[in-house]
Amino acid sequence: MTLEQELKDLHQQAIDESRRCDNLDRLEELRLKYMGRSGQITAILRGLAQLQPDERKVIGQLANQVKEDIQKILDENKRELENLALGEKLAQEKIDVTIPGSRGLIGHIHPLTQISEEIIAIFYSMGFAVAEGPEVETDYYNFDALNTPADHPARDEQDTFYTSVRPDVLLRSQTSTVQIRVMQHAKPPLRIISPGRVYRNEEINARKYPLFHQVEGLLVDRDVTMGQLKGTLSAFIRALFGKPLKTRFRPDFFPFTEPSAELDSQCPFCEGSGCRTCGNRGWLELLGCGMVDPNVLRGVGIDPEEWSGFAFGMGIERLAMLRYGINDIRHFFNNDVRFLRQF
Ligand code: 2NM
Repeated sequence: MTLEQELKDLHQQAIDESRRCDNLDRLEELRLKYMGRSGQITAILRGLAQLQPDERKVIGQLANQVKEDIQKILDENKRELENLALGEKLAQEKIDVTIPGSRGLIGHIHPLTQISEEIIAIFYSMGFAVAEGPEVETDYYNFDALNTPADHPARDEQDTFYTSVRPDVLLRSQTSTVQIRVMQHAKPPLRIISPGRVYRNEEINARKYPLFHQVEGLLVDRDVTMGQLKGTLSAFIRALFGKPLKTRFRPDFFPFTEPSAELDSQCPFCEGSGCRTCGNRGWLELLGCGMVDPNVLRGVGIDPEEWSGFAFGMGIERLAMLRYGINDIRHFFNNDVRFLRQF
């Protein structure tokens, strides 16, 4: 076979192979097969030097034409394959901006925290500052400073959680401990509320849980009266329930206040006519309160002849249960989202 024929055959063969080639790697192999350093066209071009000048000219021209043409065909094919691959990639990675978005899970404030913050905001608007303190306390702050006698049943292990740290170290059963701490260091007049967790050693049932939350309040000033206490708490209840409600004091007893009282409000649901929430009584027991016992003031170095005060304490779970009609305190602590989502 003549060199000329050989070149024409190679040309046709390259065209056919390129036409059949449908992937880029294989195409590169083809390029090397014909035009690479040890390619077939390259070999012919290299052999030109051995030819007669006449033949060299003819074959040289032809070989260069064939080389150019194969290169052109391979380039075209490469562009086509690259376009095809790009098209596929674009189709695959296409972002459908019309698909509805997926809503992220958004949390919210726990109902107990919500109502605590509301209570705090109401007292804050009346000039009370928030005070916080430790949940692990000593019996001095939890009992002695609060005028609680040594034989008081609340000191019993059945009612209070003691720790193994020291016989006098316990979990606070009320946040009045914080008020004692504030009174030890701050000079009257004082207006503070102390929200927080408290602990009582009780059997769990629908109304009781060994951990719950309280907000206690304290005001110390000159010539404080029980009328001011009632007015302050009535304003609080009006703000909490969003409407004016009658309030009444019922006598009670706490070691740290004298006199002591339970504050009732007219039931906000039936406004006194009787309903399920108030057990047909028309009144709700909302909180405990009283005039700070002079012994408590004396114990923290405040002269009860010069200063007097009122104090009050409320259970947050109980208020939240009343407000939202929740019938079991355990809902607050189970934290089932089907419950939490409702608030
Ligand atoms: C209550 C009821 C009545 C109270 C008393 C004091 C303090 F520290 F001033 F003595 N803080 N909180 C108090 C009074 C708490 O809770 C039912």
